[in-house]
Amino acid sequence: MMGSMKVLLISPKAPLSGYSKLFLPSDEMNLGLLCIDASCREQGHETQVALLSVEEEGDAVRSFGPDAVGITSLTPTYPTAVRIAQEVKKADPSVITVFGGHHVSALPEETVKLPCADYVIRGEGELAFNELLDQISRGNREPEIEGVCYEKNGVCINGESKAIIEDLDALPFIDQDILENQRVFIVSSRGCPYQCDFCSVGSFYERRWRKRSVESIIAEIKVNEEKRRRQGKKLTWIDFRDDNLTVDSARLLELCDRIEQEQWDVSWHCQSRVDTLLKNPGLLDRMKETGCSFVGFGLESGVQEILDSYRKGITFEQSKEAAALLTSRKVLHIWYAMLGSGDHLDTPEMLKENIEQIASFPFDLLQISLLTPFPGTPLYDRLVKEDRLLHRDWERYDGLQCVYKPQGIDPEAMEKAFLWAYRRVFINSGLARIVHTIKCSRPFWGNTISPVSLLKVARDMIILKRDMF
Ligand code: B12
Ligand code: SF4
Repeated sequence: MMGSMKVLLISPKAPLSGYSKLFLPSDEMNLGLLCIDASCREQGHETQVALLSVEEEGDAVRSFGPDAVGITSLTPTYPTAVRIAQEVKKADPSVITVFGGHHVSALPEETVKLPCADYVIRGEGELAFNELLDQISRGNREPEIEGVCYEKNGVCINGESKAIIEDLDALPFIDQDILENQRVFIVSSRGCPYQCDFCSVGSFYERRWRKRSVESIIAEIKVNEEKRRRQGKKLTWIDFRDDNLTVDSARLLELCDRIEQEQWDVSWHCQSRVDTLLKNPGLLDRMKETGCSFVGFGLESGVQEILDSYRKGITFEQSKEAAALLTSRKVLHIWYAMLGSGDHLDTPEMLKENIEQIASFPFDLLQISLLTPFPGTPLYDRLVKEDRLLHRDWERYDGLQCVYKPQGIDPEAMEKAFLWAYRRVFINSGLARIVHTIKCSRPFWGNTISPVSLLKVARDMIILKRDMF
């Protein structure tokens, strides 16, 4: 029988740099950490989950007195995660520290070598973390567990293995009260069968897409709906956090049927891929009928050659077709686009072409970022090989700063083009677009967009030269 432990789980509150301040949700609690929390509690551990800054860390350790601390990290939050672990060890060197999340899964060696890091868990942490706590409570500090790595005599042990969970239905539901959010968050599948060059999802999950049953998804929504009802609140918004909810249209249609049967007066949203949405023409209608109010898509680029070099596997034309379909069905559509290609297509001409195509694209809402080589992606591996990373200042890998040497343009010019793109797409496109954007962004005001930061960015865009190219 395993001993019960006190476990503190930390989502780092990372300082925002540059234009990251435009988007508030970096202060959002990491959902994966709540999955670890639920699994730990199921095993009888006492847990506390916290969104903490470095300054707040020491107090949390002293007041809760954990046996183990688990810290999550994306690339831009990794430096804060490390500083937090250092504070943990300073407050109490006997506390076991365990790192998880996308960044350390890609680069476990650099983390296990740090004196403040006892273990790294690569991949999905629920089962591996519990197994690790079990082994530690039995006195085994060097366990052999899939996905768990640690340092021994300067070597990263088990650094190649990865924890991937087959049966997602077997995992406990997360405690959504911790999030204090109007939305109910559901991850109904994990992984992605594609392998776009810039994205770490394909490699993180080793391209294994796994789904939960419709029964399990409905049961999780029901638990949260009933909880809200007891609190005198109503379930109004379900946020599906899958990378692509439309991978399996038969499952989604079944899910729509069940949402309808439950008669929840609910609005829901998800992310999709244009090709998997267009494949089944009736799918969007069913989604809309059962409450789907907006869908996010990776537009990625307005230039087909760049889309091909990303190995995205879609066409710009398909995206236009999908946008028209969504508009005709009155479902709000949000697109994510990038500047930069990471190869010979990084020229001023291509940048201009990309920005012009994006500006002409019939989106409802659009977010532009700069191509960023996140560790674990094919893009990162290639740029490392070509010695074209400008630095490993991970905090600045936030999608808003140029962190690699483009082949045909200066990094500074690339960053300026980023700002110019926003101006060209949103301001120079005329009053109708501005009004449309403001109208469409209403559901997000004060939620994910900060008006103060928006004003600051607007000022920076306006003082840019009138025409950059
Ligand atoms: C929803 C989402 C968001 C949301 C909310 C994120 C959140 N708070 O949870 C928002 C919109 C806020 C967001 C913002 C960003 N995101 Co984001 N996001 C996602 C997305 C689509 C789903 C995340 C999710 O919920 N996954 C499901 C849960 C169950 O998985 P998980 O979080 O990975 O957790 C599991 C494991 O990682 C591990 N684990 C995680 N933490 C820990 C801790 C311990 C101790 C252990 C043992 C294990 C462990 O176990 C968990 C359970 O299995 C992912 C793609 C993806 N599929 O992961 C991108 C993704 C995580 N985002 C990414 C990026 C880049 C960003 C931004 C930088 C983008 C930007 N320019 O603004 C910001 C960063 C914000 C910040 N400062 O943290 C990248 C991260 C790449 C990287 N190496 O860092 C991803 C992978 C997308 C991609 N295409 O590459 N994101
Ligand atoms: S960008 Fe989307 S489709 Fe491509 S690998 Fe990532 S999650 Fe999958």
